[in-house]
Amino acid sequence: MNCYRYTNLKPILFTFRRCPYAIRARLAIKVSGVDVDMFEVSLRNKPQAMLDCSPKGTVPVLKLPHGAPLEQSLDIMHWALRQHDPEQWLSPDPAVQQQVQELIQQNDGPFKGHLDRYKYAERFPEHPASYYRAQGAAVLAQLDARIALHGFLCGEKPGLADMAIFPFVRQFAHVDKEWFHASEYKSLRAWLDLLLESSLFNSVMQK
Ligand SMILES: N[C@@H](CCC(=O)N[C@@H](CS)C(=O)NCC(=O)O)C(=O)O
Repeated sequence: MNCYRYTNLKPILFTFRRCPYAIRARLAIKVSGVDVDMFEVSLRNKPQAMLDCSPKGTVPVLKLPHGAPLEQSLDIMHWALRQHDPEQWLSPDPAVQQQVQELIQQNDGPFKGHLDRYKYAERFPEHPASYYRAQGAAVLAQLDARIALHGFLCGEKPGLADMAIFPFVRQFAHVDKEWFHASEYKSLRAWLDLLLESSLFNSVMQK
């Protein structure tokens, strides 16, 4: 797909396969069935067409045929699900919406910070990796308790919070797979396995 094609009337998602923010955006686009062209970028050599529409240079970016681009993964999820939400990822219940928002804020804020320090511990030599891992694990423990109660983060079926958060838990698990598999977070591990084995996840990870 040529991202410079100015006649393109479909939205274009500038994406990066392994990026957890891009994964969550692709999951919502896929489940919604909204027709979007995907453009895989190299983060070392971002296409000018992407930078022209979003100078901040992060993925994902959704370039719309008309109107301002969407530069935040969560905005892209909401954009897709507002058009079609066949699996009811968006809850109509304001109390659940509030929980979802808090969980995602915790994920994108503190948890992402712990994840980056754990993953790139050599860049943060004030503490060993195990210190950052323990900080992240405190969040995993909370998620595990919620999943143990209902099966998913905010109820008995997957919703926005699960889909927005599991790509980050996947990264955390990948830092030291042995540690994660031996960890006490049994419900969280089963939840992650289920989502990783889903045809939805696998379809958005195809090369
Ligand atoms: N808040 C943004 C964060 C996106 C983000 O940080 N993406 C990373 C990749 S995972 C990125 O593009 N980093 C820029 C770079 O590596 O040059 C969102 O939710 O979309």
